[in-house]
Order: sequence, then structure tokens, then C-alpha cells
Amino acid sequence: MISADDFLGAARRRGLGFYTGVPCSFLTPLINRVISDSDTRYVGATSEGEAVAIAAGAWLAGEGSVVMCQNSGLGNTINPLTSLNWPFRIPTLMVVTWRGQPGLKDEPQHELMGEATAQFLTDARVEHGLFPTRAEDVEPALDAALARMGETHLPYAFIMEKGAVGSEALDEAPRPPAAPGEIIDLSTGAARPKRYEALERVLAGISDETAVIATTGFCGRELFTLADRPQHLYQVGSMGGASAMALGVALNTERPVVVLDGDGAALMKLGNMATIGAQRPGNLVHILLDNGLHESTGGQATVSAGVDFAAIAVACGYRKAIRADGLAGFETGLAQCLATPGPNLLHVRLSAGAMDNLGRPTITPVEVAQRFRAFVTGARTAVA
Ligand SMILES: Cc1ncc(C[n+]2csc(CCOP(=O)(O)OP(=O)(O)O)c2C)c(N)n1
Repeated sequence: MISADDFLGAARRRGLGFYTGVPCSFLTPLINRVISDSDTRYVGATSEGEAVAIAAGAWLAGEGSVVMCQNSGLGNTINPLTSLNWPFRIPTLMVVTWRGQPGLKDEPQHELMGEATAQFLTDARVEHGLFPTRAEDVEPALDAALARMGETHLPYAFIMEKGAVGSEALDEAPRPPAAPGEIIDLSTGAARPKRYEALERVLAGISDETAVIATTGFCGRELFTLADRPQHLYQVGSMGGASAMALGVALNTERPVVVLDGDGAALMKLGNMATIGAQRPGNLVHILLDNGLHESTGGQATVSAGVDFAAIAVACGYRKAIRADGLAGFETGLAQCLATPGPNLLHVRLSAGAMDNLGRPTITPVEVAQRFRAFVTGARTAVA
């Protein structure tokens, strides 16, 4: 057994200070210490997949990041691990508990995943080893893991057995209730714009200092077709993960961060909005391009017509949520979102239809990630 500080201190000396995840009883001491220690930052995620995307965002902003989760939550990580970390080559350290370890008496719901944990990680291209349980093994284990992450540019997981870390009390300050956010309705019944027309207005309305993350499908392809710039991240997979990634970026940079989300994607990971509202990054603007469709896959309806995203955002803790239905309102709303501290949501209802000459990013995801990271961290150096 080690103490939480044995691990956290060694990790901190190696640049790992940003933690996110979902708790597990095997992880309790480590998580409790991360939360209690003012030198480490912990973002509680609503799902393990969201945590992987938040950690990826932190890495894109130059911060070493760690995801902590139960192995039963690995299923929630498979989409971002395979379609975000792998294609973009984003390394994250993971601490995954081993509930249902063969030979250990555990609950029936952990039996199958207990047998499958290592293979599951292998299949997701996540190299792994046992979490160190002797103090003298911590630094060599971390060095080996980080060396592999440096070589592969992929995540590495420590599999944590029961009782690996000695107990720690939780010293968590109660979260004060957030000042209520404001809903501004700029809807006028004007003709609904198309997504690319809104994207043109975004490009015209944001500063050159702004980092932009575009959700999967036509959104990123249209953004690339309109303009390809180092501050753009075209998130080709990990549907629903764009806003979580943007949160991870926003919490680790002083740059403005704009995320371009789709209604289908936002609905897939609605919990992201609760985490954004709780973390309240002042530099995050969440633009929801709502065409009521899964347009990129053939135009099947989403359920967004009955969803009041502005009300959800404010209920989650966003500072401001603006509704717009025409280009003029969209432009005004964007300016207001950028001018006042966030997180702010701009929800625009769009008409269907993509650009005629729709391209696909010709730059690879690896190049996109490296270029974006250089852009974001450049700002941090300048600001410091
Ligand atoms: C996990 C996952 N499920 C399904 C898909 C296939 N897919 C790609 S884009 C897309 C539609 C996204 O809809 P929305 O966010 O509303 O954006 P739009 O296509 O309308 O611009 C779907 C279903 C995917 N990429 N990932």
C-alpha cells in the first residue's frame, strides 16, 4: 500500500496536475486527496467518456492530465479513446480500478469487466501496467508510463487493485450556489440561416486569439472549407465530446475558447453542460448550431425541436444563454457572448443544408492537434 501523496507528489513533479474522472470506491483515497489538495485540480465528470475528452482538452492546452475511473466505466471511454485519443495522438495517464479482479470476491456486475479489463485496454491501444503498491515503485512506474506515452503519444493506464492506496479524508469545500444566469431571447421569427452562414459570422466575429473547436461531421468540414487556421480543431470523431474538450482547454488557457456544437452531438452528451456550468470557465463560449437534424448522416431528425437549450444551460450554471433564429440576432448574440464572462451559450436554430463545395480536412488529425496545441500554449507563454 502507498499513500496518495506518494503518487500525487511524484506525478506533480512530472507535470501532472490536472485530474478528472468519475469515482470508484477503490479510488476513494486518491480522489479524496486530489480534491483536498490545493496543488491539484479535479474536475468531476458526469461520465468517464466526458472525462477522457476533458483530459484531452487539458493536454491540448499544454497541461499533463490524468483520468481516474472504475473499470466498469471503460465502456463509456471507448468512443473518445478510439476516435479522439487514437487519431489525434493525445496522451493521457489513466488510473483504472480493477473491480471484479479474478480471484477477488466482488459484486456480480463487475465479474465480466474484471476479466476483460486488460484486454479491453489493449484493444483500445492503451498500454497498461499495475498501479504501484510500494512507495519505491512509484517513480519508476510513472517514469516508465510517461516514457511510453512520449513514444506512442497515446494514453497509458495504471490498473489499480483493491487497497492500493491508504485511506484519505475528503476535504471538499461545498460549492456555493451560482448566481443565476440570464436568458436573452433575440428570436424574431427571421429566416433561419444555414450552418455555414453562421460559421462565416463566427469567423468574422472572433479575435485571432480565439481557439475554435468544431464538432464532428459537416460542422468541422464546413469550418475547414471556409478557413483553415492553426487555432481550429476539427473534431472528426468523439461525437458529443467537443464541449468537454473545450472545457479542458478553457480551464487551462487564458485565451477565449469557442466550441461549435451540433444539436445531435450536444444531446448525446448533455451532461457536459452540467460540468461546464459547475466549472464556470469565464473564457468559454458554447455555440449550438441547431438544425434539428443529424444532417451529416443523412438528415434524420433529432429531438432538439422540443428542447430549450438556453434554459438547460442557465439551469446548469452558465452565466448567459442567448437564443437567436436569424443572422442578425446571431451576430448580436455572438458579440454579447464574447464581451461578457462565460460560460455563455448561443443557441441558434438553423435551416437544413450544407455548403455546395464541402471539403474535408486535408491536414491529418495529428497535425491538427499539434498545431492547435502550439497555438494555445503560445498564448499561455505570452500571458504569463
Ligand atoms: C458515437 C457516434 N455515433 C454516431 C456517429 C455518426 N455521426 C456522425 S455526425 C452525426 C450527426 C451529428 O449531428 P449534429 O450534431 O446534430 O450535427 P449535424 O450533422 O446536424 O451538423 C452522426 C450521428 C458518430 N460519429 N459517433
